[in-house]
Amino acid sequence: MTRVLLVQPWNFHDEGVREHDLSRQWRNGPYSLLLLATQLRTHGHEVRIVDMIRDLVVMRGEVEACLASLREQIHDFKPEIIGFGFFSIHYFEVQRAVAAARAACAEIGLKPLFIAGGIHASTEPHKTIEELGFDYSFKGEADLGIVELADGVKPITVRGVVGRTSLMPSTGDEVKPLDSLPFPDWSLCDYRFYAHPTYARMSIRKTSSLDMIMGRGCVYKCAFCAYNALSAVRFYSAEYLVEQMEYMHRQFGNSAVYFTDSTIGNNRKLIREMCELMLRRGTHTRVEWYANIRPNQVSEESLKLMWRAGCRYLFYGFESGSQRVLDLMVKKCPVEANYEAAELHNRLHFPYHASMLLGYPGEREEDIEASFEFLRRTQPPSIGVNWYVPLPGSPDYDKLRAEGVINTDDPQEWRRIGEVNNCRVYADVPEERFRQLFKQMERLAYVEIARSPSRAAWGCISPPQSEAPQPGENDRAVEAIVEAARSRATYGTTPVELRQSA
Ligand code: B12
Ligand code: SF4
Repeated sequence: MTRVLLVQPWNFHDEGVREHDLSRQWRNGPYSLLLLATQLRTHGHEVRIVDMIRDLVVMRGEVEACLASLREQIHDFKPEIIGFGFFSIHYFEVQRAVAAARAACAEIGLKPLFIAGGIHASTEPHKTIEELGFDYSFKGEADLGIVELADGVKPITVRGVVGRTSLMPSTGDEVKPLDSLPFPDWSLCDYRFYAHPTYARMSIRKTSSLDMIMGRGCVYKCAFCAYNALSAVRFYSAEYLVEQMEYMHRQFGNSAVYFTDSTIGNNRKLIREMCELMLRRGTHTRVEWYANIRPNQVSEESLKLMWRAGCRYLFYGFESGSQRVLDLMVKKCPVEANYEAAELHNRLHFPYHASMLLGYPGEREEDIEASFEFLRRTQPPSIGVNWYVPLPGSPDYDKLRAEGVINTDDPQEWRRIGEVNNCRVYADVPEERFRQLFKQMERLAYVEIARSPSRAAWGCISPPQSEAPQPGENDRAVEAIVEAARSRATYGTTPVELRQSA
């Protein structure tokens, strides 16, 4: 039996934030660590999760307090393996937490093995070891590899484990079939924190939700996405998924489930089977759900079936209203599909979120105009406007590096992924002009459409008070509304309250 401590680094946005309104925020639990922890426990190992995302919120934004708590956990648990799971945006937080964990170990003469996993470690295994202070990186999926490690197999012989001197890193063996994995045990983290009823997840009403995943990998290869760097495409069965929903509802009391897959539409047969099974078992009367999906993967028939089976919200990465840009992104999605999906939702009164991406390499001003046009015409009930940042592990990143556009890896830039508006400009638009256009799109999304009659037609108790025009309102007040919406968009979506639906 080996003692394994799994650590999730904190979100830097929460640093120094003393008060949180959890009913307006969206955070997702440490799903992958729960999966690995449950798997380890099933194989007889002792495991703990240190969830610094939750800790930093509970500890009122004080990073030092979180690090002190990590130290205490190490002293108390005396782990033999310490594993961190993270994305590129967590680079600095991981660096700091690993240094603190190493110091805590040294204080009591502990020499655990430090291993990094997740997308960043998988795509940059050697740099992760050198720059972040690990002994090993894990490349790929670790459901099987982590058990071998804990069983005492020599690290460097475990497939997926990369050491300082590994020249030809292997990739972790993939578990087959996915149904053979145990359901992640949410009691290994503070699941009540994640299931806190909130408006931010599903703009319609407060829901208490936990996460699930339908499968791994993606059949598409969008150039900005790092998804394919990790997993081959495969899925759980409908029976497994519905049973898991029922189990979570019984065990943890959540009334909703969010499928975190980048798109659930890669297996439409599975969606149909899952919906039909939910309807037969009555699961839809106990648990509602929401998910991400591509516009070209829905039809009127499938949306109606999903709605009947308890789906109450769908998130779309529309990205752009310009076919030229969608093609540059290798989205393999006609712009008409964007319009059709949005119009279908509008017609069915099925709430959805429109995620837009601005600043793509090669994007011109007329392309951005096409995105304005898309939003103006479709008037989605909820919108997120994102600034393009190349993700390590994505085809774009490799291309921009090969072309010399990216000269050095810049972790400061990675931590801005998907949220702020002062990153580097990659579009074919002069920088100042681009910044202006981005600002205008944020205003359109977060102020103008939010205040429009179309939003009210969704049944919103809208515009929400904070977004209602104020007498004598000035630019700074509008900017504050955008700022608030921007931070909500980072965690999910702009909350609106709806009275009725399809
Ligand atoms: C679900 C998901 C989310 C969820 C939940 C994230 C979470 N905390 O688990 C949400 C919606 C919150 C999310 C948010 C974001 N995400 Co995301 N997300 C994903 C997605 C689609 C699936 C991840 C997943 O659960 N996969 C299934 C599990 C089982 O696989 P896994 O996580 O990879 O874990 C396996 C291995 O990596 C490994 N492993 C993982 N941890 C560890 C630890 C150890 C010690 C070891 C040994 C192994 C190991 O073993 C696991 C089991 O096999 C991925 C795509 C992908 N394929 O990774 C993007 C992805 C990871 N996300 C990405 C991004 C950019 C983000 C955001 C920054 C987006 C934004 N605009 O804000 C935020 C950041 C949030 C945050 N602050 O943490 C990028 C990351 C790119 C990069 N280079 O960093 C990805 C790759 C998608 C993409 N667009 O390219 N995301
Ligand atoms: S953006 Fe979505 S559809 Fe495109 S490759 Fe990534 S996960 Fe697949």
